[in-house]
Amino acid sequence: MTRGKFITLEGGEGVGKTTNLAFIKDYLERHNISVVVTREPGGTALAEKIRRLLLDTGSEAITEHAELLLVFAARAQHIKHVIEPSLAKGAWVISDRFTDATYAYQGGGRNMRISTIEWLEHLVQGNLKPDLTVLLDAPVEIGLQRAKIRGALDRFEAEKSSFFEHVRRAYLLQAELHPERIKLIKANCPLDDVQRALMDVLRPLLR
Ligand code: T5A
Repeated sequence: MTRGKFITLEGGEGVGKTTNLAFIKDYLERHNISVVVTREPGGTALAEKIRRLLLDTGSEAITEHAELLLVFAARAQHIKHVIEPSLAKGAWVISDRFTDATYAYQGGGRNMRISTIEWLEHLVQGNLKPDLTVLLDAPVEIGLQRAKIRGALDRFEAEKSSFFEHVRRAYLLQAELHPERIKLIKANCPLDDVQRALMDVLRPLLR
């Protein structure tokens, strides 16, 4: 059985990850590929519980270390119970966010040490890396406006815009560091244009 491909979708708040994930799924299924769609934090029952803890605006402040460890605890469950078994069965896994989000939000946004994130990445993931990461990039205000229209803000969305500027910069740095894996697509343009660019980056994987 040929192992499936692992695709991740990244970007700041409201850049259109969820919208375009559905497009990628359809596109791959039209090419007779079996697709598993998932997300982080989340993807398993326990990881979804951890997601609720992370996004909840409840009374007890979450320390930066607790946040980082919760993100990787959820990821460990997700890899073991969803990502690895699906790839082994030949399905392609598309995840709405993965570890680049940790470099962006905890590394960039919270200014946590990159070496700590790298250590946890190695511990939890071993050699697992996405085959392709699509980074949707848009000015912070555009994404936040889109997220606000949707309703009540979660714990991350309630951060100051300077936090999201750091997140965006860290994402762009990740793309510069890993140009072979991370493909940058401008997301502040009509959806049709975004989706044309998406097909261009997906096509080489189909060969
Ligand atoms: N997190 C996550 C960490 O801190 N560390 C980690 O390691 C991980 C994995 C998860 C939060 O967890 C944090 C980061 C996050 O804050 P989330 O739900 O994945 O939260 O992230 P959000 O960014 O909040 O997801 P959203 O659903 O808000 O944004 P999306 O998915 O990027 O945007 P989407 O597709 O819902 O689109 C938003 C709106 O914009 C419209 C859509 O129709 C929709 O209404 N839209 C467009 N409109 C015009 N033109 C376009 N091109 C458009 N594209 C989309």
